[in-house]
Amino acid sequence: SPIGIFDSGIGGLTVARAVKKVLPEEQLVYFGDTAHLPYGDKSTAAIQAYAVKIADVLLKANCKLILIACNSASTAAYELVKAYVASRATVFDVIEPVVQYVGQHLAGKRVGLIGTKQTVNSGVYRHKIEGLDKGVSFSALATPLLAPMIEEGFHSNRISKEIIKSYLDDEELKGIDALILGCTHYPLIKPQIDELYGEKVAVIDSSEMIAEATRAYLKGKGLLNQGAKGKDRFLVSDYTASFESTTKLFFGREVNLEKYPLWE
Ligand code: DGN
Repeated sequence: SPIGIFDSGIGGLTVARAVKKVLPEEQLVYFGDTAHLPYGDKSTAAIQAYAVKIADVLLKANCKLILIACNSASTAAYELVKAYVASRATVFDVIEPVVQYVGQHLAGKRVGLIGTKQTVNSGVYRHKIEGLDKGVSFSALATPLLAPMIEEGFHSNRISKEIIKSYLDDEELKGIDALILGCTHYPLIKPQIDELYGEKVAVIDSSEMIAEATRAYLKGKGLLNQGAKGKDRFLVSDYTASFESTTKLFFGREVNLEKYPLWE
């Protein structure tokens, strides 16, 4: 059975791509809630309602594992989706693997986070990282301009560099030892961020961590695909040609998007 991956839109394809890289034999069913993006500015209640509907779609597709590939949805709906799905599938989010990494490698350090307003204001990263009790000093900055900027293809030009720099220069992120990229879109600007920080700051890409956690879990449980691999599917709740072209940016190649409305 397939691995289900969902996001508010196309950005979660960075996670799908990372999963594909470590688990090429697995079938993926991706769901992008393009009718309701961006989640970053939505209420927690709205995101929860969408997330449960999407979980139903992925359960219907017989997914053995559901990855919430979106930070905004992870902060708003991880606990709820887990409770809702219960024993029917395992649910992972993008936050837990990062928190574990911080616990193992960054005790006593200063760790910053950038993400959408929903992700930062939810306080979920802060709560979990401070809950580790490892003396990590945590700070977070909402960087709402970055996701739409990247989606429009501005990830490595003069304008994007200036915007990234002005966010990273914020007082909130002063003196950090590591920065968590708390949004599906940010792996695309990691080279720019690495360049601005040089060796000073470790930049943490959560897509690689969730992919590794997925591999370890499936292997440990004996759930890796053994038979013929089914065809990957990419469902979207609303379709326009512009989503098709964005897939190349986030997934590395164009894919065939199938329209699958959440509500008729
Ligand atoms: N996928 C969202 C996230 O990771 O928070 C970013 C897209 C958005 O809602 N703006």
